Order: sequence, then structure tokens, then C-alpha cells
Amino acid sequence: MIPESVLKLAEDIKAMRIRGAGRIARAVAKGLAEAATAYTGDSLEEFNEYIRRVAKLLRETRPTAVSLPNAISYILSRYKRDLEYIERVHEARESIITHATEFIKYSLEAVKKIGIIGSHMISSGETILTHCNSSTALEIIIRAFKDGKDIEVFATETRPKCQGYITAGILKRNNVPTVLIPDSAIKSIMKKIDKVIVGADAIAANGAVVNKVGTSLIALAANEASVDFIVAAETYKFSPVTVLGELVEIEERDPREVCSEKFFRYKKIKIRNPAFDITPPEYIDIIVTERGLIPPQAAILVLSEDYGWIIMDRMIKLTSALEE
Ligand code: RI2
Repeated sequence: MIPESVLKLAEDIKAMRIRGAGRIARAVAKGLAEAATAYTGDSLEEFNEYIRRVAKLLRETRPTAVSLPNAISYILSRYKRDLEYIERVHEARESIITHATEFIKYSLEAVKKIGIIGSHMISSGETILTHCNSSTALEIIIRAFKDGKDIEVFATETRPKCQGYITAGILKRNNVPTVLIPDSAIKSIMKKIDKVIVGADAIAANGAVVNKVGTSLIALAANEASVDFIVAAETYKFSPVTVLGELVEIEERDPREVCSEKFFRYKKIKIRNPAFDITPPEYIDIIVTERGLIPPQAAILVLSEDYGWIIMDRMIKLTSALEE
């Protein structure tokens, strides 16, 4: 039986009570560790089957942020390696908990490092624009401010769920001068902006960035106004399956997030609510990762370094399927 706390965690991710690509990744790592801890049986086979079910439940909560499946594969691929010498359930449990804890630590440190690296790119007197609520982008901005840089930040509302309000609140709590603007004001505000800094939910092999809907329009406006467009992302947000041509699924959310149910029911108006969009690499100046600055065109290098084995495995499976 999957523990209540893990079922609740999955529900919280679905309902976006736990949200943000990095936070989701750490939450699923925590979920796997909790599930392993709660297992009381003594069959290794049964434990593996149970962990597979938990991983599936967590993987299916939200489709776009690749940090989620990447966190699961980080833990399970290492667990699989450990299985060569694991004989008892308590060792299996220990392995999952160790690798989940390791991932969470890596993730938190990565965000800190991105803050340090990215803050060097901001100069005193600059005006920054950010979209949605990215803890990674905020780490850069707040770090630069705490380093004594005199900056001002414009935060978009980010309709329909308005996560920009969270961003504005966090900036305010950190005393960063902040202005909240409606998404539709982007074009006219852009002339005041020196740098755009956003987060990412997924980065494809060609360097395209999947982030909260509206990001690509901001990139377009930034490009037209020759404003730097910077993406802040940990390397576990790079999507290995895109190397083989798979597309990142864009989450389509409930229309009731866009307008009241009464309106779309009675007026019989069709409403779409895509939660993310894709910014092409040509509009991105640089991606700040925990390993340093990466031009979007070099995304494939990060992927082959980290996920070479997954990519090879998939390629082999694909080739043998074609040969059958
Ligand atoms: P960090 C969020 O997705 C936003 O799109 C944000 O830009 C991205 O995750 C990255 O967030 P959602 O979960 O990992 O709000 O930088 O849909 O916090």
C-alpha cells in the first residue's frame, strides 16, 4: 500500500500546492524516500514492484517539468546499480533513501551556485524583468541585491494562476524594489529593462526552453529591443529524451483557471489553458547552470555528459525494435 503521505504529496503536485520545477523534483525525491521508509515487508521482489508503482504515481502528476522524471531516474538508476550487491529489503530501503537525500542536497546546492554565478551578470543600476515564479531566477536577483547592487525588478502577474504575485511578495520581503505588471504590458515596459531573467521547466537538446506560458512572447519582445534574455536552470532540467526527437509535453490545465466556470459553461465558449510555451534558442543569450554559463546551442553537451547512458539505451531499443 502506498502511504497516505505519498498519495497526498502526489495530489499536492497535481493541484500545484507544491510547484516550481526544482521544488517538484525535490518533492518526488522526498516521496520516494518516504515510500521506501514506510515499506514493512521482507520480499525484495515485492519492494521493487512497490517502488515502481510509487515512481509511476509520482511521474504522472505533471507532464512538463523534466526535473520530475530526471529526479526519479537519478535515484532509481543508482538504486539499480546498487541492486547488484543488495540482498535484503533494509539495504534496498537504505539505498533509495541515500540517493533521494543526495539528489535533494545536489538540487539545493545547485540553486545556490546558480545564484552566485548569475549575480555576477547583474550590474548596479540595472532593471530586471522576471516572469512567473522561479526560485532559481529569484536566487540570482536576490543574491545580486544582497551583494549591494542597486537594482529594480519588474515582475509579471503571470496569468492565469498569477504566480507573479508570489514573486513580488518574495522580492518585497527581501527589500528588493519591485513593480508588478500585467502580462500584456510587456511590450511597452521592455524599453525600461536591461535584462530578462526567467527559470525553466525543461530544456531541449537544441537549447529551446520550455517555461511558463508567456515566456516566449517576452523573449520575442526582448529580442526586438536588444535586451539580454537569461535562463536560470539546474542541469537536471535538461531533457534527455529530446535528443531522440521526443517532444516535451505541454501541460494543458483546467479551463476554470482562465475564467469562471459559469462563463464558459453558459456561453459554451471553448477555452484552452496551455501552462507552458517554448522559447527557441535564437532568443536566449545564455543559460546559467550550477556548472557555469552554457549557450543554448551547447545543451546537447550537458545532455550527453549526464544522460549518455539513457540516450544510448533508448537508441539501442529503438534500433532493435526497427530490426524486428
Ligand atoms: P524553479 C514553474 O512552473 C515556472 O514555470 C518556473 O519558471 C519554473 O517552474 C522553474 O521554477 P510551475 O510549477 O525550479 O509554476 O526555478 O508550473 O523554481
